[in-house]
Amino acid sequence: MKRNQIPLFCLFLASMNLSSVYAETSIQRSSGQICPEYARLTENNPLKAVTQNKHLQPTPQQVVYSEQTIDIPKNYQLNVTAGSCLTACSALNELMPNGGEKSKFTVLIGKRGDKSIKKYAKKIPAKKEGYYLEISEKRIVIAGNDSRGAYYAVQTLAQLINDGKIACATITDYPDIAYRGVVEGFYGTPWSHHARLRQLEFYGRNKMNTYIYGPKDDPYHSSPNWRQPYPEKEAAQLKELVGCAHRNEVDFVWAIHPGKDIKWTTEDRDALIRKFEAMYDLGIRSFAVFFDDIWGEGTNPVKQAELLNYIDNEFIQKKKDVTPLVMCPTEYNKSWSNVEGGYLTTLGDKLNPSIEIMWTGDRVIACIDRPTMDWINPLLKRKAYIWWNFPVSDYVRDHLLLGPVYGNALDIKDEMSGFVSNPMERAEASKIALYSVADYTWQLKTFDSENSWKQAMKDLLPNNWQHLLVFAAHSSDLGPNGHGFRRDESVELQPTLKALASNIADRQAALRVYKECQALEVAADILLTNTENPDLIQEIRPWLQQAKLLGEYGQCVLNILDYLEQGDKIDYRTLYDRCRSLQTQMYELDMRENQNPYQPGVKVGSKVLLPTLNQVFTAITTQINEKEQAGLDPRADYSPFTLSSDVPQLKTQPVRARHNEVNVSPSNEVIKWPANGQVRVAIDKPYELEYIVFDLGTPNVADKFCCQVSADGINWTTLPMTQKDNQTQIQADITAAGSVKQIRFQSKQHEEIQVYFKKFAFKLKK
Ligand code: LOG
Repeated sequence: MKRNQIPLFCLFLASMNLSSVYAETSIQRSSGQICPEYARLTENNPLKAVTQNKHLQPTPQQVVYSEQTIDIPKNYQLNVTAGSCLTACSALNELMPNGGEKSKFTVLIGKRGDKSIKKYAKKIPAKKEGYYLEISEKRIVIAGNDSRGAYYAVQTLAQLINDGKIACATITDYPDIAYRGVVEGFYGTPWSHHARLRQLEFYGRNKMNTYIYGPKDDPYHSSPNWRQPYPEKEAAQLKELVGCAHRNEVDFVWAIHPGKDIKWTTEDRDALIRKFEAMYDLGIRSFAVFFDDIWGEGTNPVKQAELLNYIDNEFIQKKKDVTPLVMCPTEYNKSWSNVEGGYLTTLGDKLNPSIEIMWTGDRVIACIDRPTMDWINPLLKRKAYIWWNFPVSDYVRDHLLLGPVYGNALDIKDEMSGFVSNPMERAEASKIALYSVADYTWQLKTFDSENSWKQAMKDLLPNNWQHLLVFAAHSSDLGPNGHGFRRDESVELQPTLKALASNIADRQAALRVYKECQALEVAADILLTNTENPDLIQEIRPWLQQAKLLGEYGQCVLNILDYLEQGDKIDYRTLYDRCRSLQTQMYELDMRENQNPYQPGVKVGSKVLLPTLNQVFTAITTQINEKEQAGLDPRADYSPFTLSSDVPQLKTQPVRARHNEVNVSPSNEVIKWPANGQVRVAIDKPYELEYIVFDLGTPNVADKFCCQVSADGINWTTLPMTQKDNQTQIQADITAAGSVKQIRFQSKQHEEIQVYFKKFAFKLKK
């Protein structure tokens, strides 16, 4: 029997050679080019054996390795100008503590202008945060263009250490983008204090210099409490974070989000300044004002500009030790901008030139390219400061976004002033993407998405990164969502899955998919009890459990395919029952874990792997039914609800049922609801209803909308709606509804109306 004819049931032993499984998992897709120069310098290098495990991150601008290594000096003469480069010195001291005994080996450390490194001044790149690092048999030179540059040189030095030895090299390095880092700007549970401390350390290590604090659900950042000072405990924690940011050379930017209820009065202006003063007293030296996701009075660009210029003139500039003010506009992406309306032009014209303006791209969630920048920069009359909405998952909370960072142009370093990434509520898991954001923003042209992704895994889980890679490869897409943003998933396996889906008798394809499902199950098992990074495992545990079930399910589905060759010699009934059980277990996990009110549940492999396995399951069960009259239910995945809408922002909102309640996925931001726009949900068979509710986040709007139901899609019954005073929930009176196959919710207005979309739910009678 040829190997590919072995019944898949028996393949478990045959394919225990896992290294081959992982070799196949290495992904070749490349969206970046290695800079030829750098490749030449690092390729055929005899030292590669020493340094190959030490990937330099972020990729330096220029590295020349000599062929030597030196032992980490235990004693050395430290040459430093007193009081200079304190963060670099303390990082150095941690890295190679000085025994203090007499030694000929010297370590020179300093920033441009310091006496200690005077001899090397010409070698330091004249770039902000740049550095020159030289490691030779006699000395180590750590020469920063500024003290942050010196600190970054020590980070690079740390990466050149392997097994007690330092690789000798000369490195000239500096960042492409001035502000690089993270904006904690998502909806949902803000990061914990512990998670933030870990993040700041991670940013320092990866040479990211910016952390913007702006979690939407911190009531002291946004309404209702933006005017109030933080309570004692929170204030103390913020103070500790600022200290930690300082030690890691990260600017802690504290952002305020006052636009939901701000009045353009001197009282509110003074309240804002008072809040900034209180934050200044906690040690904060960088500030931002966000006007995103608001409507009404707060969106007025003239008033916004007046307020911001006042803050800039009277607070930021007067303090002398505060970095430039950052603002996020209300029209923060092209698809929401109305150029004729003049919002962006007003900001561009009126805002003090030193104020940074954020921009998410052509859409809320978008990758950034040259046309993006060419469109926005002239309007803003400055380089936009990019707020990249990835890997944020606050609109797809049932998915983990663990895939590679790709899609941003590599030739736009001179077009943007900053680039910060908005992450997931899961801090540690976000580091997969953030690691690559650090790499990308430091040097765009050499950014290699796949390689950076793998290096991130190694950084997070040095001893089990291959398993994390297998898991992440199937946990990267977002599923259908209102923003229409999707990511590649199961990339390596895709052609094979396609082949299998089109021909379930393709044994080669079945074997390959089988092995991957096995690798996924193994990966999940090993990660579930991994202790290298407990924070990470804790965050992703439900998804690992789902991945384990998915891996088992895949193997079981493929085992049924043995029926094609062996007919009823195989116990297809037991295999079928087990598949059903695994489907149920996956469903139950989805209903049990991560039950947030927005997108509850736990999805893994939802873009191609699971749908293909379901397709194969249906195909093979159908065949068995035909041949054996087995009467098996061939359906694997099936939703009886379909949404349609002419409201652009709601067109692709998913609908999901939980117990008998059906919910259209709510949206975080303001919806521009066009004249007479509607959202409609169709059910595949008629049901009686228990209730229908809506919530537009706004009181007194019920009379602007109407709710109708229909049993045939032709004749519609209008249901009366009620909304209690000052409440946002709208209740439809279902007395006259009868049996219903369609429900629609429509604006009665003849012009656009702006509302939130917090709920559209109904319950079916059993
Ligand atoms: C919010 C942000 C949210 C993100 C993704 C900006 C400027 N604002 O639609 O808080 O995390 O999108 O949902 C946003 O992106 N609104």
